[in-house]
Amino acid sequence: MKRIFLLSVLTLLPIFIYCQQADSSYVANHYDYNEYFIPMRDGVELFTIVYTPKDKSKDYPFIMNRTCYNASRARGFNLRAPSQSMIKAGYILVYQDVRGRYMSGDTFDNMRPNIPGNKKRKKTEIDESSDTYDTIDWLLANIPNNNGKVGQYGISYPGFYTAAALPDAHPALVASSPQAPIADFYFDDFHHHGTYLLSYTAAFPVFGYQKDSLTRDPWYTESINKFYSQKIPDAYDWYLDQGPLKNITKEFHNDNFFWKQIIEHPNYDEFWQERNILPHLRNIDHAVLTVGGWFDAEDLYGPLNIYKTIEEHNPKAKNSIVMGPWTHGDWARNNEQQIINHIYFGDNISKDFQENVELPFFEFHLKKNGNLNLPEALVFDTGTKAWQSYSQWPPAEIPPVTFYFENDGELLVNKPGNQNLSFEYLSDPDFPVPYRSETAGLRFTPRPFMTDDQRHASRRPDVITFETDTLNENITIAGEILADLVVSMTGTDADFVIKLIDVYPDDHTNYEHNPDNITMGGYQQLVRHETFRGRYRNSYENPEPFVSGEKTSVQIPLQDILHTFKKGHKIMIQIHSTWFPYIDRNPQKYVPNIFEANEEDFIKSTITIHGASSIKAGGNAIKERKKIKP
Ligand code: PG9
Repeated sequence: MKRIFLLSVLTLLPIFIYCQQADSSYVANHYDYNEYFIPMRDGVELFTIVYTPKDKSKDYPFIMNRTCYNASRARGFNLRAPSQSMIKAGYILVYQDVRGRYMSGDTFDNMRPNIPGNKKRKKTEIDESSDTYDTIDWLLANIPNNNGKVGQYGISYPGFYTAAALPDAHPALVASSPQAPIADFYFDDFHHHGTYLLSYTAAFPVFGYQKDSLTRDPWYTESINKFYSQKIPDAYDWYLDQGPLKNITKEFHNDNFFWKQIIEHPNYDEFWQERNILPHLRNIDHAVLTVGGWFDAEDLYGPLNIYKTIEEHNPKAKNSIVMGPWTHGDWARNNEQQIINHIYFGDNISKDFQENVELPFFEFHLKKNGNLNLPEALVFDTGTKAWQSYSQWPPAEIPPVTFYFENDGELLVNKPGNQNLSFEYLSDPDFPVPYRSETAGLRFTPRPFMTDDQRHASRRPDVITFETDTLNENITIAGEILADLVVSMTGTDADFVIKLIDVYPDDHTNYEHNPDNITMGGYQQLVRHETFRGRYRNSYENPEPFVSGEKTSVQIPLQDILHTFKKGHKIMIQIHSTWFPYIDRNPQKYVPNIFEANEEDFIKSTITIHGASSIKAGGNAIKERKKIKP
């Protein structure tokens, strides 16, 4: 039964504010403001805001941000990016609406495909690389007092535009910092290995309607308010009430071109493959500082794989990565205390990054100021809560571990269990495992859950839980994780949720920053998760049903971690097949396209995890994954 919600008007909260606002009087006293419409090679003009330092006694480099989130928000000396320290260091600050957005011409294309061979391109062929190239050419020729060097940065979708400028980059582009960059919408943001992230359902209006004129204001407010103007105290109930995803299409997105593309391309077909920037990250010869957050629920695949791809294919690039205890874009905020949900990681971590890593990176490469003592990998250990420096990522000096499953829920470390054992659970899509320990309303891209307590889940009969004995020494896991499962089921399709959890000792003290009711003794902190739609076990492009009752291999890659499980803690693995409303529900009866499934397609299924399963954690574990077609 679908409840009728009263629509009330709420101001549309800007969803994508990442950065702390700079002091506008400082900006007004030190910078001049100008706007330009810069012509691209095909004649389309891109709207570009340029702040030039008033002090004309020296030349300055450009620092550029290309965005789909409205460059005009940088008007009026109200600057949120790059950072207060960068703004005070003196740069020519550039903010541009990408093609098809706000004040720029043409139409928008999500993750616009890269066309290889920028310089050989015909006049009519354009992409984000050629638009950046043409913009840089124009800036160098038309903005006085520039020193001929260009840097770029961007967080999230703007991080994709930074990465998309790397292929066939302009020779003046000498420093790039893609931050939480999207690499591939099939593994970042909207999907995780074929599962669809329900929280993104409210975001489609932002990306699924073409504007019909140049505008400084959002044109999709009415559509997005259909979601955000509803009072939804509990997203779990609300999404369950919606029923199959086809009801979302009917109720909310029947005229949204991006939603249409998502539901018409449930598999990793050419539509998604051509929008993946990773295969194009070649011939890069300048400095690239990729930044990500270990608890980034939106774009974690992107930073890790952009760094690794550049490292593998671009020997001339000065390529480095910073991974901190951050959610999406946290490093650009100035939170004094870095707290994610119930877990505290330290003070001024973001401010230190801005002033002691990001600023020196650009100062060195764009102005030849100072020395740059940046390691190849500056990575935060989320268990010891301390930064580590490595000469490569993953680090060769930390050996991986392998987990095996033993009877009565015992998790064995580097010791195979009884291969003949099996562990089963009844997965019911009408009673899915909640993804939060607390009731949460409808919100765009959840963040707190990334370190949330898992005790509510380990009590459920449809969650298989394995845990080690109390550790008598620290165990550090650094790098990728590969779950190598052998499964069978009574249904013909299934999702698998794999969770790696840090179990606190029962006598662990409560944290003073937490609400009183959070008992930290025995807390089961999520460290890493992944969701995988089993139909894609052999190919993301060509899904396959399971044969009911037949033992089948399913390999599930989880994103990297750097986490020390401390002496006195335990390591826990949880496996289940629903996680709601984080991901959509798998009917568990194979249907060609789950976006078109009907109510009656949703069935209960008894799922079995067989004792031959194991999980390898650390190093380049994913490299051991059997080769699957895209
Ligand atoms: N990666 C984020 C996002 C992309 C697409 C939809 C919603 C969010 C971001 O750009 O913030």
